[in-house]
Amino acid sequence: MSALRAFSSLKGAAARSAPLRFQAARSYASQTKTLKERLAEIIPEKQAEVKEFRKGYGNKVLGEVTVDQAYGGMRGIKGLVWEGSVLDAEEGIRFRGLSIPECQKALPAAVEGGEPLPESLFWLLVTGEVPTAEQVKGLSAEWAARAALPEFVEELIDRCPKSLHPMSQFSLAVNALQHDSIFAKAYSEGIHKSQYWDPTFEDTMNLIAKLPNVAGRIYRNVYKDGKVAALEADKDYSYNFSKVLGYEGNADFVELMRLYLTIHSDHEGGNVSAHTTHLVGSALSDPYLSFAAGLNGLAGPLHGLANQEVLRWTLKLKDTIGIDASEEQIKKYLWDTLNGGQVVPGYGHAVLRKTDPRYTAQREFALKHLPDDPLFGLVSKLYHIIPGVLTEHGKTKNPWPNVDAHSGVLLQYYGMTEQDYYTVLFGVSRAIGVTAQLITDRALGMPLERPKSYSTAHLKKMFGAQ
Ligand code: HAX
Repeated sequence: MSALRAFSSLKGAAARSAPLRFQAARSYASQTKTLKERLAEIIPEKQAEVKEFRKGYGNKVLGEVTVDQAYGGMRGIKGLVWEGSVLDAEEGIRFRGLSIPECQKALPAAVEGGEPLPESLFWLLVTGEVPTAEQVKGLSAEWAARAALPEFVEELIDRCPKSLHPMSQFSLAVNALQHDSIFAKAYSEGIHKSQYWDPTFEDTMNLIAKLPNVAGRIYRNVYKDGKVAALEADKDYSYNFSKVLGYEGNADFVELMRLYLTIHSDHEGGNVSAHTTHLVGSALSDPYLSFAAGLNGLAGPLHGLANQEVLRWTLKLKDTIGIDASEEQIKKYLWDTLNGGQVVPGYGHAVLRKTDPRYTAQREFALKHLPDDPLFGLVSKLYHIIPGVLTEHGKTKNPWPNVDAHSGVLLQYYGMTEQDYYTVLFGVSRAIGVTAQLITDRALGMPLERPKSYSTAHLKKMFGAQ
């Protein structure tokens, strides 16, 4: 039963009882398994499902490709399989069939009525099942137990100049963690293809577990005193991440991290960080090398780095025309940005054609926790003005805000004002989605990715163009 079908049959009842009721629809045995035990049961079923589907439908046509699409960043070409999530242009993301509000109701949380635990989203992405609170607790404990960094990786991070962008430090450290890849070792020792998913799973668990220590160490080195607090074995991932950053004393910040790490994790397969991780993984590069490559893509300003650009742009606007600027002043500022040949960061999307539900989830968090923050007031005002200006500008296909338009204002409210760091937070979350798919890729024996390319001369010849 898909998570969506299971969840949509739950009507009305108190939100937090949803996962328990969903669990009641599954066997008791499956509710007591660890993630790896459950995967070992699910993978043969999934392999059989895909084999059967391909036998019957393998030669069906998904779509055609135009010359413009080949030049236009392959926008809209249907050529990837991604199990964790599907993005609808109008509705936004669904994780294994569940929308963000549905995840907020169905997934186990740390506090009553609070934000979902990203551990539970990882479980959902990998298995398609909503875990029990106990299973999530077990996963939190496993990640805390696997979190220590090799000494040389700590030293490597410590030796980075503070002027090296945090995303470059992050990518460097993840590449260095490859030293202990279980997949790479198993491959060199001749592991059978059918077993690839097992060391991929182990690498993935170790990688995700170590990210708070990597990301926290970078933050403490670059912006604070270089001291990194120890994780607590019985706390959840977001609490521990907040702790290494130095924000665990603020329960609302910890809740924000739970929301943030959940909603930034996965956005189907075609975005740059997801596609890159999947592509590099298809060469059987291990999860560390694959994810590090994805991080390098996330560090681009048209992708994840947009979150740093948004706050920078917004603060510059505030400094230039004031936080109480009139609609006319804001419009003029926007036109200056556009006429200067720059994009308005945080707006537009390659697939979405409506306000990103990840933006809405963060806006709702702000309405609950910081309704009177002046910068949130400005961000809200921009939300009412920018889409109209972008529509009048007439270029972007989607004038609505994306995920990055809102994250910075929440972080700065809790004192995390270091904009250059924001994409690192995105990266920690993104690991959850893209490595979940890597496990599936190896379980399904996904082959080396190798699309066909042509030169302009060849294309012209194909169509008889002069
Ligand atoms: N401001 C100004 N112009 C914009 C724009 C924006 N926010 N969004 C799109 N456009 C322009 C494009 O640059 C493009 O112009 P050219 O024809 O001159 O090249 C034109 O409108 C058509 O673009 P599109 O088809 O609507 O959008 P794309 O699929 O090509 O690009 C982007 C999608 C997200 C890259 C784009 O909307 C953009 O640059 N937005 C601002 C940066 C941003 O917020 N990025 C984060 C996106 C979400 C994400 O991945 N987060 O990690």
